[in-house]
Amino acid sequence: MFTNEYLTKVYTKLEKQYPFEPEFLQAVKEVFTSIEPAIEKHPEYVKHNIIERIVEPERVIQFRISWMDDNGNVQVNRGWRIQSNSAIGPYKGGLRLHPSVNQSILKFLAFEQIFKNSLTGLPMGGGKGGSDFDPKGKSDAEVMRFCQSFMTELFRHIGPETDVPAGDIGVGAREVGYLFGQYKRLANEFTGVLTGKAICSGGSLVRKQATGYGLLYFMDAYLKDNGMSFDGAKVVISGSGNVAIYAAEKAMELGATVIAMSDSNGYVHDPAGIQLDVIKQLKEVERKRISEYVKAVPTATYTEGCKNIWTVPCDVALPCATQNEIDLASAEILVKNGCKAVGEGANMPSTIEACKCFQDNGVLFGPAKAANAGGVACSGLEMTQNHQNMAWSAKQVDETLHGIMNDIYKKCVDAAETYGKPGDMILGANIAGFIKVADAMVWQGVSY
Ligand code: NDP
Ligand code: 2IT
Repeated sequence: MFTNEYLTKVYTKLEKQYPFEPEFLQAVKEVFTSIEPAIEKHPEYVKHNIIERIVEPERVIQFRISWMDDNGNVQVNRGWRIQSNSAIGPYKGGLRLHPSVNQSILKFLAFEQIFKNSLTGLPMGGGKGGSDFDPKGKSDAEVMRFCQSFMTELFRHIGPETDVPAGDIGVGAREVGYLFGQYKRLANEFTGVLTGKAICSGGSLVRKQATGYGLLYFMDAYLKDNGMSFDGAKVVISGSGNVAIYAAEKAMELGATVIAMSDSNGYVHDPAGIQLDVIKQLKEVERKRISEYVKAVPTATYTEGCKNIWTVPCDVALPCATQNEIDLASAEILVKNGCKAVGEGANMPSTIEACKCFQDNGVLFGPAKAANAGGVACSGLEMTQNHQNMAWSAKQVDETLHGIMNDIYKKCVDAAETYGKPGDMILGANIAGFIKVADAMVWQGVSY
């Protein structure tokens, strides 16, 4: 399976233990495939059994969330917090509210978060959480009651020095506000226990934009290093949520034309360039479907089914919706249509086969752990500001974020070179993220 015997042994055991967690196994497999040279070079990781320890979350908390809907009916959902690894800092990572949420998805996200957070250079461990609650079609009051109930259980497990959640799919400023209000009430403390807070309550400027902007900073450095740029490029972006919108905004600022965006129902194609103010109004204000875009912009076309967005020819593809949204067939179409670069704004949006297809065909490939780390990096800056009782200017946050993304890019390039696979950014990101955590675990003894 892997050339390295130790990795094969751990993975085989994991497959037997968690056959019902395909996304988690996929994320582990991707990391194991690339860290082999690091394991060969560092026998101490084998001696301290770092790998078998790192794949097992330090804590998995699962709980019931009961809440009352607007009709007075009691609803029940399942909630989780996966505290994956605290070797380099308090657990840190978002909360996802989506009907598809289950333990496998949250474990894959929490596992990847370990390495992503390490790459930022900031002191943050890995975690993730969420619920199978579907915010779509719910009233603000229902979302509030759900969030309050969710936090009533979660609050005993988190804290500004313990575990600091934030947003992810289905969790934006509205949800973070309700969660923060309930935490404050229960703990009787105003602390930076969540990031992604509103600016009026200790949030950081630029956090809303940070994942999308960060993705573009990373890809901009990558393209330029290879004699290309966003200027004049045609860009296709999946999703139309937080990450997608601000990826589109920065892409346009850098001179690109964003020609297609999507939601889970379908995609819009606007060869003249997507009008982002229309998307923002539809998605951030009215919470409507992207199909409505063509009412405001009749020259654009709407196609039902989100997967076919990858058939739109482009220079750069930025998957910013969800896991496994690009399979091998979609990757092959992108390659055939001349796509030169792919930057992952979402977490694990490309299947293992799709990643291989991009790399085999010389497509510049920015893997999620590195390319979308700008969101959590800015969360780290929000934590810093909260600890300082300070609020930085937008310029200071944005410049620091830009510096961090350039740094992550360099770390990936350097690690790929040092470990014998120059240009392999998947290997570079995984090894560079892994080494710091593994060293910390060795240094701290058998604590977890
Ligand atoms: P949002 O909830 O703001 O937006 C999600 C977007 O993706 C929506 O357009 C949604 O469409 C679409 N989408 C969600 N699920 C699916 C699905 N199963 N199939 C097709 N489309 C889907 O979330 P974010 O923008 O915050 O997150 C997007 C991705 O980026 C996720 O993978 C997340 O983990 C990752 N990420 C987010 C960060 C952040 O700071 N927010 C940081 C780093 C990564 P619809 O409205 O129809 O559901
Ligand atoms: O996947 C991610 O990195 C996020 N959802 C952001 C996490 C955070 O703590 O800001």
